[in-house]
Amino acid sequence: EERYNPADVEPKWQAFWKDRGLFKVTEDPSKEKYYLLEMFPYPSGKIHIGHVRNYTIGDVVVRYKRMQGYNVLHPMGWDAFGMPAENAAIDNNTHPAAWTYDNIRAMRAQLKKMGFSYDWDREIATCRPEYYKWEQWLFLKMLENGMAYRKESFVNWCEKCQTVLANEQVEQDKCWRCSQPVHQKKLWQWFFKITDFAEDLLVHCDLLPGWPDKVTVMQKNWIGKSVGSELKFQVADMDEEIEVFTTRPDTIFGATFMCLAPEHPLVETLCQGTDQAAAVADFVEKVAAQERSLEGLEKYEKEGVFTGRFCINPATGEKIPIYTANFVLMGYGTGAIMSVPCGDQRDFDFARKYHLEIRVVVQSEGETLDPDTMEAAYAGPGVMVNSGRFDGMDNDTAMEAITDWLAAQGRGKKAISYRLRDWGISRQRYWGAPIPVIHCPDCGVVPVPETDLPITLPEDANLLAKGGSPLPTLDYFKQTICPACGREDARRDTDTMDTFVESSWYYLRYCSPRYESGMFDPDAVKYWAPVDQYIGGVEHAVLHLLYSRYFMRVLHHFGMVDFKEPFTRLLTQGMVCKETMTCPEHGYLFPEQAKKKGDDAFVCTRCGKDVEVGRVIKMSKSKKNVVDPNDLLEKYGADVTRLFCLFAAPPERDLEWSEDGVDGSNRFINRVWRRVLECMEKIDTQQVAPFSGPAGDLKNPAAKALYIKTHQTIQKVTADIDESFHFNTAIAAVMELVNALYTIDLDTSDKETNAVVLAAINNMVLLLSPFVPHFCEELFEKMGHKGSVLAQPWPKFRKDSLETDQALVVVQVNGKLRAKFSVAADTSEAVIKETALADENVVRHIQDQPVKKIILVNKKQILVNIVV
Ligand code: ANZ
Ligand code: ZN
Repeated sequence: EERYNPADVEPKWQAFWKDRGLFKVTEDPSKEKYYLLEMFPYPSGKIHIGHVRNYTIGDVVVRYKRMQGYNVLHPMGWDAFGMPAENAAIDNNTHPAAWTYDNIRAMRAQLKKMGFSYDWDREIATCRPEYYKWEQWLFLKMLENGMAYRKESFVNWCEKCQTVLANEQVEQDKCWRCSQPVHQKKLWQWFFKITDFAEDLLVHCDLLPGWPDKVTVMQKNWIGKSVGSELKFQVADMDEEIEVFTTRPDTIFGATFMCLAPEHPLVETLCQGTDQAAAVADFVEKVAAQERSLEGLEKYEKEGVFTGRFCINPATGEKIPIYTANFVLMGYGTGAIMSVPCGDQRDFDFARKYHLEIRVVVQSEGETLDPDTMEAAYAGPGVMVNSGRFDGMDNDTAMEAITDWLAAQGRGKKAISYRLRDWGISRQRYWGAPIPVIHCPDCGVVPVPETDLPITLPEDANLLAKGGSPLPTLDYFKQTICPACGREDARRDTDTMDTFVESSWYYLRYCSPRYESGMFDPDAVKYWAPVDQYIGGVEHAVLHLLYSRYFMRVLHHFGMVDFKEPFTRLLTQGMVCKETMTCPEHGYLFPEQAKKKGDDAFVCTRCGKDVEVGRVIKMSKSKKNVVDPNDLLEKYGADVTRLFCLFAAPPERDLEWSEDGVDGSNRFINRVWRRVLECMEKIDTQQVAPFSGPAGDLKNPAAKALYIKTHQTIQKVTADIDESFHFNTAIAAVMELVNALYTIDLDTSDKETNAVVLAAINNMVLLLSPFVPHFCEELFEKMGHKGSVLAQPWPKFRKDSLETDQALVVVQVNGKLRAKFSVAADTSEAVIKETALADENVVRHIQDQPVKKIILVNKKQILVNIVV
């Protein structure tokens, strides 16, 4: 065949791999294991280009490691629960289960067409009862051990739809379906006590050398450890105390008011009976509609109301007013702060707004701040003033001293606060794993007996048009008998678990996916886990990756695994980007809706108007700057698509999609194809075997040079894959080898050259096989080999054959020595001849006589014989 034909070749090898079960693995103690995993996809319906890139990267490493002799686990499955299935079901009048399973079928077929080397026997879908049964089991175990608990907390609530909304269903504080304002409603919900492991999770961030720094930094910030003090303020004329968390106990003499989060349990008590009660109630309600998170805070103006009460500053003994303010979060510290306007900007703004006292207590050495004229808080280091016995101290020393002083009076202690919150896992959603508890009017919350697991999600429920979960409306699901007392009017919990619960342990399930006596077979996990290399998007830097680390700590605590870190190495691949195209008439255009006009310009295929080519940004459906993997498969096949993804950028960087680049990959593939076939035509493989000795044994300099190039390429490709996953430079190295193969003279009966060419193409095909596997299998077969490249060991380079040495060139004109120079031994004959003819002395001896013949003799040195 003239050209590589993916439509024939790729299905052929996919069938070959499948029929021989080449990607199936079992635990084999005689081999070193390697577990590579890409983050599993949500079955949205179609593989997108980001998936293709992610899985191609993984597949290269897997195929490489296999050839290196590792026993490689490379599974694939589906993160199958979640809200899009519910939305699609409402919109298309189907069922989430049907939608999900259809999508899985379609996407599985696409992945198979890409030639990814998965052990499909290990496929899992998290929406299967066999899977979530074990998650329910773990929930019960955590509940029994105090690691799961219930508390009242806020959810987004749409009054009109009478339903809870996930954060994604709240669009600018409004319900996504009916556009009514969303409220915060308090519901009883389940939590996992991830905060128990806050310190351990934090400390180990520094013990993950295989993770990108940016990810561990994000995790550390997310955990957010603050060292400070907890101080107690007595409420005036009331038997209540308020505890605050502060990182600046040194500023306590400047605490001129106090602020409580609107959700703080004392707020209502405090204002009761004061004339502020109504104002406070209004304010609390107003804040209830706001987004109550650190990020959310930035959206709202800082404001508050007086509660009508005062408390006593324990340092000054003065009465200070208590406010409730929207910038204080209930979920952080104690939900109450001592406000120090001179030292904290928010407090400063608040004090100015509500005309509260500002008292300077820390100022820089030699400076005097005037509270009436200062324009901003001073947060820097300095000297203590207006602070009684602590005046004159530097404020750093005062932190310690003041905390000790208050501690001696029983009014304070050192404290650590984490930003990390316990993980709320209850979702008032349908398409998720049911939470296995029963509520009994007499016994309260009763765990489902283990023998009743799984609590199966009814897969035939009709979804409610407004988007709420149908579970609470299904009596046959909800009504049950109390396992503790036998009452017949008990009811099941109708909430489901956050889908992040499924993804926190799926990688262990792959080790023994059909195991029926537990979450996983301990022996299988002992052999395979932890994951050696995990690959996925950086958007999961905190939630998924942190929850997974947490889950392993839970299992470790139960003695179920002997490690705490699930992913030894992590690669976060960059995004796939493309320029946007905008037509003045039709808005954003898909690439195929713009036609090339000239070199860089485009026109709209519908209206012919000039298209504006926008910035190169992440591919997204909304901007239409996307390419469909199906189109690529159709036009180029899997291997060209894979090659482009790998060649266009190193994995951790963003990749700019370019049609020209894909064409370039296609040309390269065919260039390799042609040359290998030419070589095979010319070389009689019955007569010659690939050369494998040291380069020094080779006499022909051109052959020697090609041989050295081959070994340099092996070295380079191996290092690039192994050390840095820089496949782009690995491929570039192979391209150079291909160039070298094109310059070698094949019309020679020189056995030595032929043996070297054979060695070069053999190795080249093996080196390329992780990147473009179908293509290489086909070439390998055409080269007369039996079986798969996968069964071949990864090429090894000879240390003694990496150096190009110098060769001495001796030039004779009509038999007389006229020049001597040295060249790299791999210099081509053409270049040597040219250099000889250009030599000054040679030129003088030829003068203007025509050159009849140039003979190049290759012995220990290169002899150029020019006859004129
Ligand atoms: C008094 C003070 C004086 C503060 C000063 C700061 C500067 P990090 O470092 O982020 O932990 N704070 C405490 N709990 C809060 C809550 N629930 N919502 C909003 N703010 C809260 O910040 C700790 C500081 O943030 C604490 O120290 C407290 O304000 C505030 F010159 O107390 B500080
Ligand atoms: Zn009961």
